[in-house]
Amino acid sequence: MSLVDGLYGAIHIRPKQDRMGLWSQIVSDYKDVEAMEKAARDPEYLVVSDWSQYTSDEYWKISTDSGMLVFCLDSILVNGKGELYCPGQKFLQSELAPGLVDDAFPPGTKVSDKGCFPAQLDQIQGGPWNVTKRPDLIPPRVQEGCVPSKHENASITVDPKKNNGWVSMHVVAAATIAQIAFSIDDHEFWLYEVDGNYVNPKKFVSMVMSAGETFSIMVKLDKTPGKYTMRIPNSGVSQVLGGYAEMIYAGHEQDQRSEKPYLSFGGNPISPDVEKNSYFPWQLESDHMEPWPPNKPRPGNADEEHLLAVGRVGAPYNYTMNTKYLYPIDFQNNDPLLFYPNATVGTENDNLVIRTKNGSWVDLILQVSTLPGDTSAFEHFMHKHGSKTWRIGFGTGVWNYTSVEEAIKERPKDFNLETPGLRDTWLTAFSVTGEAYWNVFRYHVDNPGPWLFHCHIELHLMGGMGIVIMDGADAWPENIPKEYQLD
Ligand SMILES: [Cu+2]
Repeated sequence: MSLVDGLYGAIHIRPKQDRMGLWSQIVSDYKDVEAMEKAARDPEYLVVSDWSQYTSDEYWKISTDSGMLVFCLDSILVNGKGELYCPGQKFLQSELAPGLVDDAFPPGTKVSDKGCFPAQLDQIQGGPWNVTKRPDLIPPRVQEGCVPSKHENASITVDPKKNNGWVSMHVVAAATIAQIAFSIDDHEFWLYEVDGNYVNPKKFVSMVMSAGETFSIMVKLDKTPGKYTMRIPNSGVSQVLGGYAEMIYAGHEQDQRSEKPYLSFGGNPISPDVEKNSYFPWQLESDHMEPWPPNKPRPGNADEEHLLAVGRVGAPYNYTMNTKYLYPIDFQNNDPLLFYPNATVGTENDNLVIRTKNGSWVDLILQVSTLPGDTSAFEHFMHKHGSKTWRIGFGTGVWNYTSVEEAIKERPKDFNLETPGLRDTWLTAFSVTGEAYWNVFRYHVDNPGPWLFHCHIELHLMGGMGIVIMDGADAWPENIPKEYQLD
């Protein structure tokens, strides 16, 4: 759980690819196409993180001591800058995502003066394991007791005279828990890259990113020159928590900040029109963002498939990728799988290892909300290292098919093999009422190595939500060159 301690940064890999075909989906004028290419080569960076006054070790201990999963943060930071806001309990209550309390929590549920939900709620801790219940072991100011702290927010200076007024921004969601909403007052944008892959650009006024994702956007600087507020709050499902930065047209540093929001303090769209023009990753049926250039998976059946029942198990803070097995953060530290690929064979630890054949097509089927007691499952941000996956299927209910091909035949509407998105990180459904859901992720094994597949909510990973996928294990070198061998 190192992100909350500040262990993150951005790496920009400049592409060799000719992107003219990408920009010409946004504009027709060749000058604009060229200007966008220039803007994309000289982007602005926004690394968005969430911050707690407690360190990661302290934070994790709060959950294990109190027996309750605690997820209450202090600030959203942009490029390491931010403030701690205390706008008052009444205001925070009014900023709750509409319907959230009605759907997910008992009537009358109140957030704290930090915008956090009461830790004691069974709906938050799940069951039947919510037995320790020691809220007295939660230190002061974790859940409530807001103390404001004034600082400065990140500011991005942009020049409308450059690149025909186009500016590109890379937004990195380097958060521990938060799911970040993003908007710039009065400026719409084109979302053109997701997780390092180009997508057919789409125009939005706000977007939501989950921890572990990177998005790139193209913005036209065609408004009255001035200082525009960027609203980058938590999207509100886990906490009402505001976050801000500003975009300044060069020479207007002294202007007043704009007050023309698309998003409220707590991340809610301010009108139905804004909602309609926003990108929400939890709209799982429609969230594809097609790859550009077109890139689709092999049709029909994959060569191998792995069914993983994921979710909470045994304690409010324990999560599994495989039915009941918990991934310890020091898994195989003494016998790393890279050097000892068979070290877990025949042991309990092998339940935390999947082996795939080099060159094969693999389906990972993730089932949520079927584990005993895990009936109202929170979203998970599923992140695979080593290769991206296409989400080819999403449906409700319990996965009960002998193969993916059979499921495709029986419920063709739940599958998309023509235009699925291709990403590092995918959301699983938020099962508010206990309904079960499944996802099917397909990928081609072309990058042999021991890769982690895990939930990017760091508290869930700390609680065991990881598994090793040994991709192309049959193609790993038998003889490790001497200089790379362990002593
Ligand atoms: Cu998770």
